[in-house]
Order: sequence, then structure tokens, then C-alpha cells
Amino acid sequence: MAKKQPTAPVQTRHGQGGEPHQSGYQGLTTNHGMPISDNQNSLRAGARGPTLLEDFVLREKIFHFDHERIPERIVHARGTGAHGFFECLHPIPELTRASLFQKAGARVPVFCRFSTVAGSKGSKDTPRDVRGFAVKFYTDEGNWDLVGNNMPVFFIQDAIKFPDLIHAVKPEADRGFPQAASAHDTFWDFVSLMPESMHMVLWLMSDRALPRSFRMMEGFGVHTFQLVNEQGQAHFVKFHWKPKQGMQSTLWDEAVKISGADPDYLRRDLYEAIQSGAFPEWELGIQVFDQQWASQQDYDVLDPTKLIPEETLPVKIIGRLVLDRYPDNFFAETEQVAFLPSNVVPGIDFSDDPLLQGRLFSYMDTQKSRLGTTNFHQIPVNAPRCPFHNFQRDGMMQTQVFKGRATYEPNSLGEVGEPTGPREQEHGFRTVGSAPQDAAKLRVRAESFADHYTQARLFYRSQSEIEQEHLIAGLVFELSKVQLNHVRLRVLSHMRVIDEGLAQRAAQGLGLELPEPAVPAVPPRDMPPSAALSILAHKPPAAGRCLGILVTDGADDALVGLLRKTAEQAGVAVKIVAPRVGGVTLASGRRLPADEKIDGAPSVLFDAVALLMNESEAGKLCNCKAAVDFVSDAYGHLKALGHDGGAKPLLERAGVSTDKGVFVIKTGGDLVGKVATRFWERRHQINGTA
Ligand code: HDE
Repeated sequence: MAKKQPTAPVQTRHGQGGEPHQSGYQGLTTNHGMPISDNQNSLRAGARGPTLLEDFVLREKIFHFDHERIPERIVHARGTGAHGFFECLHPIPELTRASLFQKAGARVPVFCRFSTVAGSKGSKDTPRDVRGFAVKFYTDEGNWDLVGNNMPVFFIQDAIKFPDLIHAVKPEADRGFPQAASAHDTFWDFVSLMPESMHMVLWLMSDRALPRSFRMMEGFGVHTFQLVNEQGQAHFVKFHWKPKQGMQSTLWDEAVKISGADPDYLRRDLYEAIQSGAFPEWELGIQVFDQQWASQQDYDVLDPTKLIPEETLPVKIIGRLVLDRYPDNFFAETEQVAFLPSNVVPGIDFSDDPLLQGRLFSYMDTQKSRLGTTNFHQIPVNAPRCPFHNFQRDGMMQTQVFKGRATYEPNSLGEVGEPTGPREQEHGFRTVGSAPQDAAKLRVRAESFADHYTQARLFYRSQSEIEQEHLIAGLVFELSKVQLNHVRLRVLSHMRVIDEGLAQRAAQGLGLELPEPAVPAVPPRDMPPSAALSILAHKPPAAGRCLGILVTDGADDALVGLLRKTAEQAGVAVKIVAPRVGGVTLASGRRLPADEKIDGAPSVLFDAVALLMNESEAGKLCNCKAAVDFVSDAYGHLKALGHDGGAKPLLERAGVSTDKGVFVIKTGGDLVGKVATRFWERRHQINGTA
């Protein structure tokens, strides 16, 4: 008789039901609780014979496996999430009765998901794209979902254009590519035919579309919402998330290389930060205004292609968001989380923004298709943390066992003819009443939405010179990927209306003659530049960044220790990179294990690098392409390179010339303090513009 093959590991061989085995292991069972004695071999007719249909253990396992995938999100498919809390810092009872804003220090749990928009679930983390920033607040009066982006405006003004926009940016219908990229004909064809998208297009071409980390992005509710107080008085509000980690972006060349080195870069970054206890934090701010103020602006506050400059209406901080726990199970939590812009709580209400109005329908609908049932609100990550009762019943995957006879309201099935079951609440949500300005049914766009260029100009002119260079390079790159020349020219015709200099520089980069300018419905105005729109106007802190230390045998132990200590004090993470993952033997004779082997951790994964080696080892690394690229990329990406003198041969081999960012480490702080700094003047050397 043949033996069972192969021998199973001890821990899976025992098991009686789901109870822990006496040795501490939990017994393996089927989904219906039957103890499984063999998880290695299917049931066969003879040792080498066919598998029997009778094997219900096999069939259950394969059946479940066959259905493990669920449809990915139509947009924002690629993302990652985390648990945390929101804390009210400055109560605003005068503005809203929402319970989470009533008491300083009061906290509610949250789940937050960050995402890219265009790519599929398995796409890379670092394409040029908008990022989703969705927060679910589990309040004691229900879930409030603030489903925003890392940019304060959007491409379109009306929900009816959303499927067109997404079809245009997704892989082209006939060929199925490009994945997670706007650099192709259909996207630019569509947006160039939609002047209202020009403001957002410039945000997409800017550094905002290449965040260094989800932790280093701002977030925006985008639409105007309303806050409603106990007396029923309403104010308009825009929501802002301000990262405590500061804002930071990658360079384009860096982003491209990161996507090869680590397609999970942003996901891993969030995971590692939380696991190490460096909990990412944002402040929640609001811009509050009333109808009278809104009427005085030159743009319509209901138009989601417009922002309100912070210099005009300052952002008031009211709370903070801290993410302190990575999910236990990615699928159960991050994949199944279902955000609904229609999830508001008493004290928060919508505005008539036509894009928001469309979203109120779409998200509920999409969850049914994605999660398969109207009962998606019962999945733990979606369920309110407060009690919820109503007469909605049954449906696929119903997990609640309702008691009683009454499934309708009103009823009189209680004792002595009284009603039974939940009732309407006096304190419940009430929609803010507003008199429609024009009660006629119309398919129109308000005239006040017609200016498509003023704020695109505002955004461009609010960027620093370096950021403008990046924006133009982004535009030139994307339009160079576009194959239809008439589309390129149409984009340039819009750029001419936004800013003549921008158009000229883009045309030069493309090697094209400038076309006639587009004819705007409303000629653009000049608005005062807004520093709040520039990333580089804000100096980022060192904390939250990562220093990569490339070491070889014979490196100075004391210097490694000094860098580690200084970095730890500054909240900077450290990774040791070595020619072999087993590590190196330092000059002191101590073994230093490595976190990464050199070709698995190119310098694009770090914010700054240290090179610790003696000259002879540096000489050997001159023949290692990965080591040479490590150095030349760190230099090319304008990062700080600290070294111990021994690395000189490698620096020379990598073509590094000494500047303020390339120096011999003396104090540790001299390098760690520059971990978030880019040495911009070096770019002329790199780009050949010196
Ligand atoms: Fe979304 N959007 N969207 N969107 N959106 C979805 O809902 C939609 C819009 C945003 O991490 C979908 O659950 C329409 C603006 C984020 O799970 C879908 C319109 C903003 C996320 C959908 C918009 C967003 C989504 C896909 C135009 C910024 C990911 C899966 C009217 C304010 C949430 C899903 C997460 C997801 C529809 C426009 C942000 C299809 C119809 C504007 C962050 O329902």
C-alpha cells in the first residue's frame, strides 16, 4: 500500500473541531466546523487513481478559492488603508451639531483609505495620478464618510461626464493599455475638448500628482458642504487635511524608477511608518462662509473645478487625524471598506454642487456590484459603531437574526396595541431647507460655471520656478506620448489662454509651433498668487523620512552608530544596504546585518544616503552597476549624500561632483538634518542647463 505523500507539518495533523489543540494549535475545520484530518491529500480511487467527486473537503476549499476575488473598484482600485482616530481640538458647536465636533479632546475611531485613481488593483503605487483620501468617521450618530482627494478641484463640473472622463483615462478600449497612465491619446483628447478640466489638468501635471508618501499629501473634501447647528442655521464649508509630516513629492525620474524597484512603495511606506510607531497625522481644517460671502466671489462655490484660496479665506484647524493601526487583514478591511459620500451625520449636509449630487447615487450603487449585496453595511469595517435599527430586512448574506413579527412601521404589534420596533427620532438628520433659485427643470450649466481658465492661471502662477519647470516637463512628457498631433495642438491652444509663457515653453519642449489660442467663454482674470498652492513654499521636516546607509566590510562602526542615534532622535528611519543581505563586518570586527541587498534597494527608495566604506571596498564597488547607480541616482535626484571619505572612488565613478549636498559626515546631524532637502541648484548640472 502506498504511503501518504508528502508528510504534513506536525501542527496541521491534529485537530478536533475549531478548539485549540492541547499543544496550543487550533484545529483545522471546514467552513461548517467539521474537523479536518488531512489537508495535504485529496480523496483518490487508489494511490495513483482519479480524484473522487465525493471529496467534499476538497470541493469546499476549491469552491471558496475560485470566488476569492471580488470585482475591483471601477476607479481608485489600487489603495491601502489604516485605522486610527479623529480628535476634536477646537469645538465648533456654533457651526454644527455634529457630535464629533462638540468637545475638545473627544475622539472617534476612523478608517482611512488612500488610493490612485486610474490603475487597476495590481498596478504600481507611483504613477502620475490623483490620489484618493477617504476617511470614515465612526461617530455615535452614524458614519460620516469624507471621500476626498489630494487635490482640491476636479476635472468636471457635472456627474454626467464622469463615465466619459474615466473611460478616457483608463487603458484604451481596443488595445488594453496603457495601465495607470494619463499619457495617452484618449485622455488628452477628452480633456482638451473639455476646457473645464484645465485647472485640474495642471494639478495633474504638477508635483502634487507624484507624492513621496501618502503621509505627505494634503487632502481635500473638494465640494462645498454645509455645517448645520442646533438652531438649524447653515454655513458653507470646505474641508482640508494638512499633513504634520509636511508635503513632499518625488521627481519624475525617481517615480519611474521607484515603480520598478518597489511597485508597493506607498503602501509599504504607510505600513512601515505605522508598524514602527511613527503614526501619520493630519490636521482637519475648515474654510467657512455664508451665502452672502459666496455671492461676492467671481466664481461659483458650487463649481468643483474651483478652489477658495486660503489667503482669501483662511483654513481654521478644528481637529486631528492619527493613523495608528494597520489592518489585520487587507481584504476584510481595506478591500471591503465601502465609502459613501451620502454618509453624513446630523449637523453635516450637502451642497447643490452637481458633481457631489451625482456621487450621492453612485457610491451606494457601486458597492452592490462590488460587494455583491445590499447588506455590505454589515461587514465589520463598514458597520456603524453605534447601534442601528430599522425595518430593512433579508437580502443576500444577511448576517443579522432579527426577532419579532413587525417588519414595518407604523405598526401596533406591541403590548396592548402599542407600536413595536424603532421609531423616528426628533433629533434625527434634517435636510437643510433651501429655496431652489430656479424651480424649472433644466438640463443646463449655470453661467457662473463658465470661467475655465482663471484658476488654472492662478495655480500655474502660484508655483515656484522649480515647480513650474516640473509642470511643464510633465506636460511635455505626456503630450510626447500622445500620438495625435491635433490633440497636442488643442492642448497648447488652452495653455495659451492660461499663460503665454507656459504655452511657449511647452511648445518648445515638444518642438511644435504654437497654435491659435482657444476662445474662452469667459476671458481669464488675474488672481493674486496663492503660496498655499505651492509645495516648495513649505519646508518639510526631517521626521518621517528614510535614510539609506550603504555599508561595506571595514566601515566605521562609530559612524554607523552616530547616524542611527541621530536619525532616531529626529524621527528618521534608517535602512542598512550592503553588497550581501547577510551584512558586513565593520572595522571594529562587529557584524552588521543588512536590511537590503544593494540591487534590491536602489537609492530611489531613500530620501538621503550615506556611503560608509573604506577606499579599497569602494574600489570594488566601482565594478558593481547597482552600487554606481545607487550613488549616481541619489546625486541625480538632488539628494544629500553624506560619506566618510573612503567612498571617494565610488563617487568619482558615479560622476558626482562635490556641492553643498555632497559632504563628509561630521556630526550625523549634518546629514540627518538634510534628509528632506533637495539640492535644487544641482539640477542645472544634471539637466545640462548649467
Ligand atoms: Fe469617486 N468613485 N466619483 N470621486 N472616489 C469611487 O466608489 C464617482 C469623485 C473618490 O477608497 C467609486 O467605492 C462619480 C470626486 C475616492 O474606497 C465610484 C464621480 C472625488 C474613491 C465613484 C466621482 C472622488 C472614489 C468606485 C463624479 C474627490 C475611493 C468604487 C460624480 C472629491 C474610495 C467606490 C475608497 C471611488 C464614483 C468623483 C473621490 C464608482 C460618479 C470629485 C477617494 O462609486
